[in-house]
Amino acid sequence: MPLDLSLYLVTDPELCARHGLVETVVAAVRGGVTVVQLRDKHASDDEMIDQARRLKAALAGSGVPLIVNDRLRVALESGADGLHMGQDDGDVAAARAALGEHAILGLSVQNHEQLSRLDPAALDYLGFGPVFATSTKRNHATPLGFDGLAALVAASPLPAVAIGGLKAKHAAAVRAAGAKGPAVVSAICGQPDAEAAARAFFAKA
Ligand code: TZP
Ligand code: MG
Repeated sequence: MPLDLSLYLVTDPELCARHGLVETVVAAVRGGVTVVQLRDKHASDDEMIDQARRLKAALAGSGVPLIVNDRLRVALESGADGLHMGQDDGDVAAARAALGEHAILGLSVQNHEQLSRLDPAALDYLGFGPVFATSTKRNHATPLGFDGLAALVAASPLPAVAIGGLKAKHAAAVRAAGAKGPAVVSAICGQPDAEAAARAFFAKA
């Protein structure tokens, strides 16, 4: 199935567990989320494999892929659909070789220098950010703003999502900057109604 990056949900262990991790993700998918990334900086690999398996089961039949943040071993052992790597998460070529050609492989990119160094043939999509400052990620890079985002997208050899401080009201500007869609944590996770929060990203301005 072609990768649909229209609305990309990144989970957070506290925010998304508030109303149950699986329940929140399923509600968000009902609301239109097209990709789910399991992200947890503190869980053990085994805990994350268990979470990924439960999410994968909950997403069965939805057509929405499950992508694991950072942990190649978790992606391989859980039956997830792919892996999302940061700039410090190891070698993209090695990850592609381990995952095989059909897995989804994404990479976070913060600047043009990183963009010029990557191998597009090994990757499926990029994540550009942060667009705005956010308290959801510690020690994030300098925010790009929409102009910085548009400049990265214009130079990008791959489709991209944008991340960082994005709310439903920014969806149109994200697409106008050329990104396929927003990637969000707190605008959906931890909201009282994750389904409605996701749906709001598709509302006409
Ligand atoms: N990478 C760059 S910003 C960010 C990540 C994982 C966190 C985005 O969280 P939020 O709550 O959507 O601002
Ligand atoms: Mg990382």
